[in-house]
Formats: sequence, C-alpha cells, structure tokens
Amino acid sequence: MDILVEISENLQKGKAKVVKELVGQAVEQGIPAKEVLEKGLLAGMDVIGEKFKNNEVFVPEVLVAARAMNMGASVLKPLLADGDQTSAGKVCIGTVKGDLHDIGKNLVKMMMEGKGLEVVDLGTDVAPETYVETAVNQHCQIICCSALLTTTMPVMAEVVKAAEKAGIRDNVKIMIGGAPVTEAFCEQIGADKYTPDAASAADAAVELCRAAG
Ligand code: B1M
Repeated sequence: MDILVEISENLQKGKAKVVKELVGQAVEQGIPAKEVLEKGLLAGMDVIGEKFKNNEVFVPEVLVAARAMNMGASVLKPLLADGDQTSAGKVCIGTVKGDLHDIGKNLVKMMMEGKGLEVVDLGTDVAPETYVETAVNQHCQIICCSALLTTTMPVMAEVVKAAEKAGIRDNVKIMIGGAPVTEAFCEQIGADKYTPDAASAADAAVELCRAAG
C-alpha cells in the first residue's frame, strides 16, 4: 500500500504511534514533508471530518485521530522550517474563546516558526483581552486568531474591537483564519488579513512583520 494512504488510514484509526513511525519512514523514503502533511495527515483528517459531519464517528474517535495528527506533524516540524532562522518578527496566536479546535492553529504556529517568526501560543478558548494584553506585554506585531465554529467566529470581531479600545490598532495587525472564515468576513470585521491555510498564513505574517519594519 502507498505509505501516504497508510498514514491516512492509521490516522483515521487513531493509531498515533504507527502514524508517527510511518511519517518518519515516508521522510526517509525522500517524500517531501509538505506532501506527507497534505496527502497523508491532512487527507486522513478530511475523511474523519466528513464522517464526523455524517455522524459516522463521534468525539472520542475524532480526538484520537487529532492526537495522531499532532504526533505525525511533530515529526515534520523541523523539516518544514526554512534555513534562515533569524527572527522575522513576533506574533501571538490562539483559538478564540469558546472554541477548542487546535489542530489548524498548531499547524499555523508550526509553519510560522518554520519561517523564523517567534510565536507566543495562547492555546485555545482565548478571550479577546488576552490576545490584546499579550500583544502589548510581549511586543507582538501580529495577533493571530483561529476559529473552527460558526458560533465562535464573531469573537474575532471582538478581538478587533478590544485592540481598538486598547489603542494598539495602528501598531498591531490582526490575522484571522479557520475553516468557516472568509475574506469577506475579514473585511466585514475590519481585521487585516485572512489566509486560507497554514503556509499562506506564515508567508503573510512574515510580509506584515517586514512591512512594519
Ligand atoms: Co469539531 N467541528 N466540534 N471537533 N471538528 C468541526 C469544526 C465541524 C465542521 C464538524 C462538522 O459537523 N461538520 C463542526 C462545526 C460546524 C460549524 O460550526 N458550522 C464541529 C462541531 C459542531 C464541534 C462540536 C460542537 C461537536 C459537539 O460537541 N457536538 C465540538 C465543539 C467543541 C468546542 O470547540 N467548543 C467539537 C469538538 C471537536 C473535537 C474536540 C472532537 C475535535 C477537536 C480536537 C482538536 O482540535 N484538538 C474536533 C474536530 C477534530 C473537528 C473536525 C473533524 C476537524 C477539524 C480539524 O482539525 N481539521 C471538523 C470537521 C472539518 O473541519 N472537516 C470539526 C484539520 C485542520 C488542519 O484544519 O483547523 O481548518 P483547520 O485549519 C486549516 C485552515 O482552516 C487554516 O490552516 C489550517 C491548515 O492549513 N487555519 C488558519 C486555521 N486557523 C488559521 C488561522 C490563520 C490562518 C489559517 O490565521 C491566523
């Protein structure tokens, strides 16, 4: 069987150790890390997502698949890094209040670190004030918000408002993303940048930090 298919299938079964080993083997075989991520790990998460939507699998199965995803991704992390590791800027990232999904957020963090950005990880269920306080206290050029639920997307608008209220809106950029988030939503709430995936988020963050000087 194709090793990428094996990774996807074992991820769906939640076999974290096997996934980790297979990811290592795929890399040893010379398959590019990005391909292992997209055609192995993310392909497996897509299947789980579809089954979750159709009530064919439930929270416990999704959780073990998520654990396998994170373990597999940890093997790829150093390989997805660029050669130049001088600090390209500093950002804070978190999944917004009420939302516990962190796989996408972790991928964005991983890609950003790979591009030489310093990333303060606030975890999940992050209140608007926490993003703003962190940006101020830790001198971040960008606040990055992830949301996976349509019900938690509006918290992103609250983050923009909290930044305005704290008087940091001119100095700190706000980036948003996550499956239900769109460019139109970004414009609507007055955030600075929407990107659809982790790689483009990392590129955009480096660009924004560079522009900020
Ligand atoms: Co949840 N869940 N979940 N879930 N879950 C979704 C999101 C859902 C679409 C499934 C479905 O019904 N079809 C649905 C949301 C429906 C909606 O809002 N319209 C849903 C639901 C309903 C729920 C619960 C309410 C279920 C329940 O309890 N009844 C509950 C809510 C809990 C909460 O957060 N308060 C819940 C719980 C869970 C688990 C805990 C079981 C688990 C999360 C585990 C974890 O994250 N540690 C889980 C999972 C895994 C999913 C699915 C299956 C997969 C999400 C995922 O990790 N995808 C998801 C279905 C799906 O998306 N197909 C689903 C892989 C990940 C790499 O993609 O996060 O989109 P994603 O990230 C992408 C991009 O979006 C982007 O980059 C990443 C890749 O390049 N990106 C950014 C992400 N953040 C970014 C930020 C950026 C830029 C790009 O800039 C800052």
